[in-house]
Amino acid sequence: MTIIPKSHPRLNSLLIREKLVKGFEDNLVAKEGLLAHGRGEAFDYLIGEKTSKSAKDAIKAAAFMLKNAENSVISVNGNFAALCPKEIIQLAKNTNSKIEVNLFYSSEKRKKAITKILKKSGATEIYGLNKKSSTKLLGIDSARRIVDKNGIFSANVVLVPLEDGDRTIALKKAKKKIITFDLNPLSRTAQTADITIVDNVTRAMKLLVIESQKKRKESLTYNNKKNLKLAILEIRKNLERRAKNA
Ligand code: PTJ
Repeated sequence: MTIIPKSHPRLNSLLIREKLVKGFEDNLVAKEGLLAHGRGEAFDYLIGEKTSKSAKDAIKAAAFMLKNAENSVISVNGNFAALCPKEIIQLAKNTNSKIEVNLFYSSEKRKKAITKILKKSGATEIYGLNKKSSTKLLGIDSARRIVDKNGIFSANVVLVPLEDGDRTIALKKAKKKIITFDLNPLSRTAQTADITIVDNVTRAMKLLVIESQKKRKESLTYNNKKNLKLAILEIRKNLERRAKNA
């Protein structure tokens, strides 16, 4: 493990990077997951490495949607498992959601490692592991098409973090509501989802867990397209402010 000086101006970002590298060494994260993380880091730098107003609004809407869903599933990939294992379990408990492992670069070795960390963090039931209950989702070529009949396949709300665009589009075609975390507000997933949280999943999951503990009866007015425009504006303003001070 690399020693990072506590005074480093981007300490949090470097600690998150270390978690990903450890996740790779422990077989949770695909090597492509490290590249995806690098892309995320660049966007995080642009948003100022803090949770914006638009992200906070999306988090509130996501908590409400998950808590009021008939059948919600939290889809887990390698990066998500490496970065937020405890929060995944807490969120599932608070919102009565199922947990399903669904990988783009699928392998039994990675599934095993991801299951192990989820169980260590308190998961009791994990979907997506039993071949007997698996089925295929139409419109996807990657391994992500293999889903659990009793999990993602029958869910009406699915939380898909750090996702590829094809599956988000296929899940939308299957009439599911989609919540995503994506630091890139212009990605296909960000643009297709019903609720896009443009924030680092490590910060946003903590806030989503807190929000999902609150009792909120009345629904919120939320428009994802408008919120994404606000997220892009926030990045622009942040860059202009920094360029002025440079
Ligand atoms: O574990 P697997 O096999 O299912 O593979 C997972 C990855 C992430 C490799 C796979 O889904 C992938 O290739 O994703 P993409 O298409 O690279 O998309 C990842 C998106 O997540 C990009 O838009 C990144 O900017 C964004 N992202 C990366 N890190 C974070 C993030 N968003 C929020 N928080 C992050 N920490």
